Amino acid sequence: MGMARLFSVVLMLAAAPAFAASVVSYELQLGGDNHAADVIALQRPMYTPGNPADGLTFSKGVLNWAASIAVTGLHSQTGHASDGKPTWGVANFVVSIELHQGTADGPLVTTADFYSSIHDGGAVPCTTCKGGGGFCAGSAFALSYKRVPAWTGYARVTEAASSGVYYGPFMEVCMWPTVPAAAGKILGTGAGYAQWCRGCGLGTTTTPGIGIPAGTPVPVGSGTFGLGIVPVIEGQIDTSALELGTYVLRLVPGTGTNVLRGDVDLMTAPTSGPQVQAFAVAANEAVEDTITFTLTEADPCADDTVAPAIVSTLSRKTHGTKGEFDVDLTAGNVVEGRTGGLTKLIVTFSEPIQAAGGTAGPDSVSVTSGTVSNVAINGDALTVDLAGVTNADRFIIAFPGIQDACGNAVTETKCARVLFGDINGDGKVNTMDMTLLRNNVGMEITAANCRADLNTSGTFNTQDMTLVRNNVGTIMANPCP
Ligand SMILES: [Ca+2]
Ligand SMILES: [Ca+2]
Ligand SMILES: [Ca+2]
Repeated sequence: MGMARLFSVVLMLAAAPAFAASVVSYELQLGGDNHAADVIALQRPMYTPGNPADGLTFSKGVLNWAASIAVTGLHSQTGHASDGKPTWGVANFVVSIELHQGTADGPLVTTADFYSSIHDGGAVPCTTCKGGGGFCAGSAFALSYKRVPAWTGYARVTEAASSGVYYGPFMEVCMWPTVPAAAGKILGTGAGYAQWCRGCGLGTTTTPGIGIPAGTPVPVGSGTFGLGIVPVIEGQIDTSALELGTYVLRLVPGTGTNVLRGDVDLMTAPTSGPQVQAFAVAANEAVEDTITFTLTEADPCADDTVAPAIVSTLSRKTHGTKGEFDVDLTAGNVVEGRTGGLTKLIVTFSEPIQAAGGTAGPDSVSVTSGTVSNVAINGDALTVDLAGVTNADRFIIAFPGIQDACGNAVTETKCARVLFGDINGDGKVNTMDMTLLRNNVGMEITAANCRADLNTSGTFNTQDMTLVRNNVGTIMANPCP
């Protein structure tokens, strides 16, 4: 839209130049990723682009915004030495970022929290910054660019090209506000050259300004060209406190946007005196951009990629009229020695569970022996009824059809051992088990001694003793992995 408007202006003005005057324009995008953690770790990842389209939907939470910058046209200034000459990119830019409700002219949103996951901090220690640390520069945005398509990293506009590594144009940055940003907007922020320093360039040359498409003819005195490929300014908005609905993010250019003069040869120009400072001229036009989006309820599963973990496993049996008693299988290699082996398991997970497909059934789990007759879910607990589990062997149950509310399937398995008659759980049936049982004859059954009631009658007597004696010599085949 900026260019179309420009051409109509050119046609109407008698004194207009016979070329397109310089325009600095921006394109906002939403939903990108600055890979803040990697940037803070100095890994230099590329900014993953967002989408410049209007009308996209985002759920409440962190909204990544970014804007690329582009310079087109020739400088137009009648009577000036640079009139009709190319621009070498943006020498400095000043913008405000505003969030409005409904339309671009709607109410300014005062409950939006602008911040930078890379740059926040100002005077406070990095570790307490909202973004978790990094280059504490006290701004609610960060600046970056990509130098050439073939270059694998991306840099900060503040970095010096003379480092020979990151090739930044070495702009100075005026950042306002410090954290937290003023409600609803980032005002009058930007970056620019305080001086276009030849000594700051690639060795002896000068790095051009930003916003120039790759492949642009190389200006006199500069090295490889092309600094307009990825967003130059990016940040985050915490939208958690906002009402649902439609919003418009506006990037409003401020006054003072300059372009680098294409008529100045900094390689041969004086290194001191007025010429050195006359490297920039006011851009003929700076065009605002807007992007409209809709805010919806936060997705409770946006951050949940963690499968439910097994917290505890119990083997439950009913002992006559004395009620239910559990053998706790939570620790590894625990033996169930009572009659029938494993017949009812209660597995508790770290979070509420549900069945994939909605209804839990025998297919929700898989077992290495026996058959599953019923599977029931109650909150974070899963009850599995089974029969026919192989004696004197390990038993493993998996939960392929059990997941959390966000669809993360259980990946853990549970192993227990089954050995009828093994009261002390050492994987062997022998006289030690007989001694343990004899010590409990006549005692009341409790959770502590329930393993000795082998036939689950509710009492300890000669029937249990016979069962042990008949199994003396049985040994567990396989331990749990
Ligand atoms: Ca989870
Ligand atoms: Ca034993
Ligand atoms: Ca008994």
